[in-house]
Amino acid sequence: MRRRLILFLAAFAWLAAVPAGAASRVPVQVTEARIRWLPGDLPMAGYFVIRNTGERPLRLIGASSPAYRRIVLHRTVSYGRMKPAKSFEIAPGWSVQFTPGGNHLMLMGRTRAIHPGDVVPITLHFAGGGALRVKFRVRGADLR
Ligand SMILES: [Cu+2]
Repeated sequence: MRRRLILFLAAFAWLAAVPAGAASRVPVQVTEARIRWLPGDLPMAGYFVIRNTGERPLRLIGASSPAYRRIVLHRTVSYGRMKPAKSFEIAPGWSVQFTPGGNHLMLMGRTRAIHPGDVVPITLHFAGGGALRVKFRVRGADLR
């Protein structure tokens, strides 16, 4: 009996030690991650498709990267006009698209030289503390 209790406590201690990793694992699939490169200090835009592969709704609340000083979630409200979005909710089994003319990441203040062909890591942050690091391919201004 006592032995069982010790095993139970050991298992519990192990579980308690794991959550740092487990909690940051987010059930999403990200595809078509790409950046539209622009010259000089013009902000670039990040595009991707994100799918919730889990059973619960997810909320994307922001993004960060060592390559940019500031990243803001944006939605386009009408042609050429965009505004910051606090978050994007992704229902289980559904996708949200970040595409030219629609939702996008506004990538501001590059911290180093970035060129078409580069791969830039961007971490997506979710409500509840989850995060996912995604590699974005830098494309030309025409996105090719
Ligand atoms: Cu924007």
